[in-house]
Order: sequence, then C-alpha cells, then structure tokens
Amino acid sequence: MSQSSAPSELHFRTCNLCEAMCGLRIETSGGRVTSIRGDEADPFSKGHICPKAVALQDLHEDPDRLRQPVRRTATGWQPISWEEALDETARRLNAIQREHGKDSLGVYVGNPTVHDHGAMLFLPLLLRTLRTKNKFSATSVDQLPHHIAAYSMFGHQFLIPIPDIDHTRYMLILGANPLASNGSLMSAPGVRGRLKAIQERGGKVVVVDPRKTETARVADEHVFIRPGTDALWLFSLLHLLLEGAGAKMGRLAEFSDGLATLRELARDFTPERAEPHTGVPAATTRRIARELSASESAVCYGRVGVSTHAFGAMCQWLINVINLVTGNFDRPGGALFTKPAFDLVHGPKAISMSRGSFGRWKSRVRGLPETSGELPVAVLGEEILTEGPGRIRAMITSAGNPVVSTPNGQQLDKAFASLDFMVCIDPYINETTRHAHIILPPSTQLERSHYDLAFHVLAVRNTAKYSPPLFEPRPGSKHDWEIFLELKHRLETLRGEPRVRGELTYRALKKLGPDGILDLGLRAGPYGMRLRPFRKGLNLASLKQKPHGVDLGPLQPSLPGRLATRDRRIQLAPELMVADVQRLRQTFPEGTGASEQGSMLLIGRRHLRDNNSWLHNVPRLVSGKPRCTLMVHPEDARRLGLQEGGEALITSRVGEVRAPVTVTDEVMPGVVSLPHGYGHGREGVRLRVAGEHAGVSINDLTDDRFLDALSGNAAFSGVQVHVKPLESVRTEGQPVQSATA
Ligand SMILES: Nc1nc2c(c(=O)[nH]1)N[C@H]1C(S)=C(S)[C@@H](COP(=O)(O)OP(=O)(O)OC[C@H]3O[C@@H](n4cnc5c(=O)[nH]c(N)nc54)[C@H](O)[C@@H]3O)O[C@H]1N2
Ligand SMILES: Nc1nc2c(c(=O)[nH]1)N[C@H]1C(S)=C(S)[C@@H](COP(=O)(O)OP(=O)(O)OC[C@H]3O[C@@H](n4cnc5c(=O)[nH]c(N)nc54)[C@H](O)[C@@H]3O)O[C@H]1N2
Ligand code: SF4
Ligand SMILES: [Mo]
Repeated sequence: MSQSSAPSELHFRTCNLCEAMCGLRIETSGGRVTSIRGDEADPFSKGHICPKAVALQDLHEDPDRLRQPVRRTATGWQPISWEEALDETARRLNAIQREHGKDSLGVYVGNPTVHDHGAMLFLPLLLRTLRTKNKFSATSVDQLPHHIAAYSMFGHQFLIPIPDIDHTRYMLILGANPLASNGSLMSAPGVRGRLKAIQERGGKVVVVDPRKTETARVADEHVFIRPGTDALWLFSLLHLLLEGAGAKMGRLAEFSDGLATLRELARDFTPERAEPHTGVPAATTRRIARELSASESAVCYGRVGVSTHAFGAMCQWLINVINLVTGNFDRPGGALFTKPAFDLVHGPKAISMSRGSFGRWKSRVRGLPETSGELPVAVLGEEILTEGPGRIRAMITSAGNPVVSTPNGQQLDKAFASLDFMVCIDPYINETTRHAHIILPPSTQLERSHYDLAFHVLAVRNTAKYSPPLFEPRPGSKHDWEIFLELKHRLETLRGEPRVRGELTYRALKKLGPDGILDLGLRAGPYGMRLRPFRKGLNLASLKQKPHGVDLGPLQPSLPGRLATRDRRIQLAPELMVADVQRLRQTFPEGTGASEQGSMLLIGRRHLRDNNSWLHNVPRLVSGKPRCTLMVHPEDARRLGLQEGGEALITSRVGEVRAPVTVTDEVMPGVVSLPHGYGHGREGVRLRVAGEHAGVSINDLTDDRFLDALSGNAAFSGVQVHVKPLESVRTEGQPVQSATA
C-alpha cells in the first residue's frame, strides 16, 4: 500500500504482456503504482489475472531499464541525447546501405511489437523506407506455419481460425499448454475455468503432448506423442475421419475444393502405420477419431509445439482440415473466425495487413523462401557471417532478443559481434542489445495508450478495449512508434527524397499518431460509425467511454463472406502442402519406427511466471525454485546415470550447455525438456536480477539447420541431443565448458 498521502487514483487497462488481454484495475498514488488487480468488470477477462501482471509496475520502476539512448564506447555505455542518437543511427544506416546496397541492412522484430498498436502501425512505414529484403522476426520461431496454412487455404495470412473453447463439447489440444501460456492464437483469459466448463457441460478435453503438462493434468485424457511426429498422427486421424461414411462437411462443402485430393493423400496413412513412429497406440487414435466425429461439436487446436516443428505448416494445415471435414468449421463449438472491431483482414487497404505472399525472393546463402515479406530467422546468422555481395553488415533489432530466442544463438551472438553497425530499440542491455552501437529505449507499457490490434483478431470472443496511458511519459522520452517515424524521416531526408511531400507526411503522421489511425480503423470496421451496439457506432471516442471494454458477442459463422481467396472458396488441399507430403513419407517410412541411435529428443516448456526472455529481471517473478532445469524421465535417468539435482551436460550438433536435472515421469521416455528464454550469464548483460537466475539458453542447442522445410520456421520440437551426467564427464577428465562462460 502507498506510503504517500497523495489521493489514490483508479485506472483500468489491459495487460499487454501475453495474449490473454486481462483487464487490470490499477491504483496509483503520487505518480506511483500502489496495486494491480484483476478488473472484475472487464467483460472478457472477468477479473482473471496471472502473477505476471504486477511486472508492469516493476518494469516501469526497474533501475536497470534505460531511460535515455546510450552509445557503446571503448570505456563503456555513454548516455547521449535523442537528437544525437537518431541522427547518428540514420547517418550510419544510410552510409552502409549506400555503399553496400539496400540488403546490407538486416532488421529483426520481436514479439512485444504485436502487443503495441503504435509499433504495429508504424513499423511497416519504416520498413518501406528501408527497402531491404533481409527482414526477420519472431514469426519464424513461432506461428509462421499458421500464417502459411491460413494464406493457402483461406486467402489471408490473418484468417486464423480460433477454437470456440466456450461452446465446444470436445477439445483436442496438440502442442499447447495454455495453463502456463494463457493461450496463444486463442486469447482466452482464465483458460483453466474455460476448460473446466467444457467438462461441466458433459464434454471432454484431450491433450496430445510429449509432456504431461499442467493442461494435460486438468484434461480428461493425456496422450504421449513422440516429438516431431504429429503430422503423421494427424494424417492417420484424417485417414480415419475420411473412411467409411467419410467427411460430413455440411454447408462447408458448397464452398470448399480439394476433398478428393485429401482422400487420395490420406489413403495409406493408417494409425497402424503411424504408431511405431508416433508412439500413439492405433486403438487410441481410432477411439479419438470416433469421439471427434460423434461429438455434437468438436475442435482440434494446435499451437507452438506443433508449429515450431519440422512439419509445422503441415500440422496447421491438417488441423484446419480436420475441423473442416468433421463439419466443425465456421460453426459454434468448432473453429471460427473473429469479427474484430479493427479489421486487419478486410479493413481499408492502407491500415490492413497484407494478405500474405510466399517465395517472392530467397535468402542469399541457403535459398530459403520469403513469406509475407520476411525470411526465416534461422538464416540470419549465416547471412551476416558468409562473405560475398549482399552480406548483412548492419542490423536494426526492435523488441527482440534473437540471441536467446532463435536457433543456434551462439552463432548469432558471434555474428552480431562482427557487424559494422547495430542499433537496438529496446529498454534493456541484454544478450542481444549488448552488441548494439546505439540503443534507443522506448517508453514503458504504462506510459502508452493500448489497443490490441492483433489479439482481438485472435480471441475466443469479439471484444474491443482501449486503455489510455496510465502515466505521462517522462519528458523527452519516446514511444516505439515515434522512434520508427523519426528514423524514417531522417533516412528520407538524408537520401534527398521529395522534401515537401516527405515533410508533410511526417508531420501528418506525427499528429495522427497510432490513436488517430486506430480511430479511423474503428470507424471503418464492422461496428463502425453506422452500426450497433452504439447508436453512432464504434470509434475511439465511444470506446473511451467504456473503460472496461465492450463485449461484441461470441464468435459467429462468417463464411463464405469472410474468405479472402479470390474465388471465395476454401482450398482444402493447397498445392504447396500437397507437395510436402512426400517429405513426410520419406521421413517416416512405412514399416519402420523411431531410431535416434542413442540420442534424446529435446523439447521446450513455458512456466506461468516466465515470458520468453525478458521478465527475469523482475524479482517477484524469479523467486522460488530454479526453473531452468532439464526434465528427464526416471528410466532415462537410470540408464544415463543422471540424478535429481545433479548436473547434466547436454550437447547437440551446434553447442553444449549444462543444467541441473529434474527426474520426472512428466516427460515421456526418450524426451528431455528445458525451458527457453534463459542464458543471461553472458558478459556485458546489464540485468542484475536476471544475472542471479541466469540459467542456460536452450537455443544454444537448437539447430539453425533443423527447420520446417516448407515454411522455414525453426523446429524446436525434438532436437536431437546427447545427455551425460557432468560428474562422469569430469572423471573422464574432459574439459567442461559452461555455455554461459
Ligand atoms: N527453443 C525455443 N525458442 C523459442 C520459443 C520456444 O518455445 N522454444 N518460443 C519462440 C516464441 S513463440 C517467440 S514469440 C520468440 C520471442 O522472441 P523475441 O521476441 O526475440 O524475444 P523476447 O524474449 O520476447 O524479447 C523481447 C525483447 O523486447 C524488449 N521489449 C519489451 N517490451 C518492449 C517494448 O515495448 N518496446 C521495445 N522496443 N522493446 C521491448 C525486451 O527487453 C526484449 O529484449 O521466442 C521464440 N524462441
Ligand atoms: N507464461 C508464459 N506465457 C506465455 C509465454 C511465455 O514465455 N511464458 N510466451 C507467449 C508466447 S510468445 C507464445 S507464442 C505462447 C505459446 O503458447 P503455447 O503454444 O501454449 O506454448 P507452450 O506452453 O510452450 O506449449 C507448447 C507445448 O508443446 C509441447 N510440445 C513440444 N514438442 C511437441 C511435439 O512435437 N508435439 C506435440 N504434440 N507437442 C509438443 C510442449 O511439451 C508444450 O507443452 O505463449 C505465450 N504466453
Ligand atoms: S495472463 Fe497474460 S494478460 Fe493476463 S495478467 Fe497474465 S500476463 Fe497479463
Ligand atoms: Mo510467441
């Protein structure tokens, strides 16, 4: 509680740390936060929050957070003014691009960008000015397969079907642990209660995961599956669903093409053929198929564990297909599209997302295809380190920590250290930004207005909410969008681009700001000016009148109208997916089973109190037992000589790390699990609290060569590793290297 005598003020806003969009009730006094609680009156989250919400205060107050731009010098970091920092950045970037070509500049954009409407709306403007083909983002270590499936089946990368968790009677979950993550591509605050409600209405929840997760524990059934084999299992499920009476697509059949191709493809994928690879008994698969098709409504949902996967795009395609052929698509209790107030799909062109693209250009070294304007981040290291024309010599990173979050992080670490110039837009000096020549720190979450442009599109209910800034930004500080706009303007001026027009655009955009664009988008949206529930329709002013947000109703059928394919039809068997099936057959040959020749399969995990790599400097979130441990099954522990609490040396093709061991039958035999986002012990990282809970980075083990060959997305599910007890390594007299040294 507040010590000050200043009167306390009450604020309502949305937490933007994860995708759940929880409503917060924040008290402040004398310019300081005194309490953060769940907002019971928020129609979407109804009071739910998780332990991370309080981090919004801690991030704001964190003494390690940069409050002004810094420059790296021989004697350390030196604070500089915004003018100097922006001028120098623009000058260096311009000079490098002029000398070595536009593509000599690389850009990496991280996850918090999609949690900030200012950044989301202004980043594309800067990218257009930069004109580099070397654009990367956290998308290709995350949900790229979902976008490719959506683009190829429904005609738009953002037409991502959302599981109707609140009305379904059968939920089949693969590779997601929403009890830890709070849901992803399924914004659903209070997932535990929503799953329980399925059970209370007589329904069933089934989790397919190589680990018996928190979600699996509350489900009715948990099925172990060998990491990386889900596409094969989904095909066997599809085989069964198309057998006999076959598909029951109902009205969906009227605007879907490709069922015959699907039938042909699925013909030989029997559950018996899949079993030796997946480890899922054929009888279990048969029963699940029967339950799925018999249920009044059902939905299959798959997330990170089957997206960051060697067959990620195929998994997401098959999940959509399964929902379609069982008639559970575009219908309550199945998978549906949202009808967002700010429509990124069907809104006015200037403020919507592009429908997507594939293969318009290729990466220089390995020739991997572009998707929706970006290249897979797994190639970033080699694009910097491999000599030759078109090599990346300068980088911009914004709201990302790719050294820790992308595969073969050690290589990228080395690559960043070799750049001619690097600028990072980030509040912290961390594993990535320590390589910057200049760091530009944005305002904090509480100093900005907020509207979830992305997550209202991906939520289990149609809602809209605007949060005004809680605090005035410190004088002279800048928002992310302002930093983008300033850099864009300076680069254009340096290039001598049309002076008058450039100046006018700059001034207009600065005046409009993200909230001005938000207002335009809301007015143009499906609840805009003309329509209910507001007499005058929804716009920024009317939304501001509703500090807890507005409920716009449950997900509703919207097809074929909402499709974005040119013929307004669903493509059940897109060519690029069909072409990839041969790779599946080759990877998992008929009549054989798993063989890793002594290696273990590594998977990741999330903990409720982590958030990728960047909340470990919050003391309240890192207290308690160390979480960066290697989970090993008791049988494997015995065989490998590992003991609870002992240290293990884990090696892969690209690196090695050591971590304390947790022996548990939560993971399936042959599988080990390490969380991601750790590894803060690197020299030069200025995160005092995180440094005391440094852990090691799983991405020093994951492999930049282990990808979904179709999408280019990194594969983190089932990385082959060798595990040994550290003691035995010592007695063998080998030198032991710590990955954090
Ligand atoms: N092995 C393995 N690796 C993974 C995953 C996995 O499951 N396993 N998950 C992947 C997934 S799903 C994701 S999304 C990625 C995340 O990958 P990244 O986005 O690269 O990493 P984050 O850890 O989210 O880092 C966020 C950065 O943004 C900064 N930041 C926070 N707020 C702001 C802000 O408002 N403005 C600016 N400019 N900066 C800000 C933080 O200080 C931090 O440096 O990691 C991926 N990596
Ligand atoms: N607390 C917390 N919340 C977060 C985040 C965080 O870091 N911490 N990150 C946020 C982000 S950026 C994202 S994208 C979302 C992700 O949200 P989720 O997709 O729910 O992510 P995870 O909790 O990592 O769940 C992935 C599951 O996949 C399983 N898995 C691994 N390999 C395989 C496989 O081959 N097959 C199958 N079937 N399963 C597999 C893992 O065991 C794990 O249980 O979470 C968001 N929310
Ligand atoms: S679940 Fe996500 S949105 Fe809700 S309080 Fe936690 S971090 Fe914030
Ligand atoms: Mo993510």
